[in-house]
Amino acid sequence: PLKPPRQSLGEFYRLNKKAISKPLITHIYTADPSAHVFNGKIYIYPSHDIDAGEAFDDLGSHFAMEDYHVISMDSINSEAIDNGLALHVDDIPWAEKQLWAPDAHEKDGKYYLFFPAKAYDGIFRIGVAISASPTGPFTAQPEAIKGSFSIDPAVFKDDDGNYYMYFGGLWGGQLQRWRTESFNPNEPKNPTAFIPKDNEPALLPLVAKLTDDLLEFSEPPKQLEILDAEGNLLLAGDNCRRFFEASWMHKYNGSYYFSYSTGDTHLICFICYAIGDNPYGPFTYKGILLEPVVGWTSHHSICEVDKKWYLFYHDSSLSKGVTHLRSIKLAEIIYNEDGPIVPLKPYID
Ligand code: FUB
Repeated sequence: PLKPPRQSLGEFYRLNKKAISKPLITHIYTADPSAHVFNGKIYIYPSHDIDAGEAFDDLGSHFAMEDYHVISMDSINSEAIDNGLALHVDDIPWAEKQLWAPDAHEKDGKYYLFFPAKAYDGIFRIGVAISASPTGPFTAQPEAIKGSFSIDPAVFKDDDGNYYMYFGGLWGGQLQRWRTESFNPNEPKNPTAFIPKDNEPALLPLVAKLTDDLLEFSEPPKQLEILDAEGNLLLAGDNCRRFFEASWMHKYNGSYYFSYSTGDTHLICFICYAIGDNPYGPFTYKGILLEPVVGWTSHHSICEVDKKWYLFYHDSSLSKGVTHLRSIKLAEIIYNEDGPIVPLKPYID
């Protein structure tokens, strides 16, 4: 049986505030929205949250998602359409469970879905599936990307036509178990096992350029440095600013904006961003993009639609705070003239 959701006073308070935007769809739970415009239409690639009956734990076993649905919108104000089953875990030869946050991209008329899943050996890997349509159905490659690990792939196409994958996530996302060349096989007793001490540099997200066919890494993944204003790496104890999961990259006025979630608990679950001058960084921390939302996790994407910029994100308002039953939303974001983004407050009094 499921335990009731853990809810703090802060959570209760936010649940009693008014949300600034509504769930895009309400007949299924969705999360981790990666939004893109393909051929003038908006396509959102979310996780499809379900209640699979798994017990709650800090490694996210209750996030036991089994398939993906693609959501589409003709324009930013039009109805969001669920295009049905796009890929199921039973049709991914290497994956056993936990289809977590995906992303997608188009190249030469084909659509590529990038997704993390736990393989039969208990290790998260990242796979690719292909379709002739942005809404699928997608056919999975027989194996995961060679050399891939952890979760939350986000694929960015640069102006020169190169595609880069950003990825990684702590705790249930297993990034802390990859601190040496190979996976640490010791099952952690708690989610902070193997995480650096507070005064040591924080764990970093990874980036790898993709091969021309978008099916493999064309280079070993490199760490993406996130620095403070003095040029020092953010520390592991800097919980409100250091990387946790949910990578996203976008380019605005020639600068590269790397955004991510800091959240190991919902109270410090900010979506933050850091700016750099090339896809590999280093990136300098600039500030908060989205204040904490209702629910344990926060995960987003940023997409330009008709010359305006939007944050696609999720919260657990619809399920009244159940951490693994989330709903995707969107809100416009505003850039100040010299580049900083105005932080978004998801709830109003
Ligand atoms: O949806 C499962 C996991 O929760 C994602 O991979 C994380 O980013 C968090 O949103």
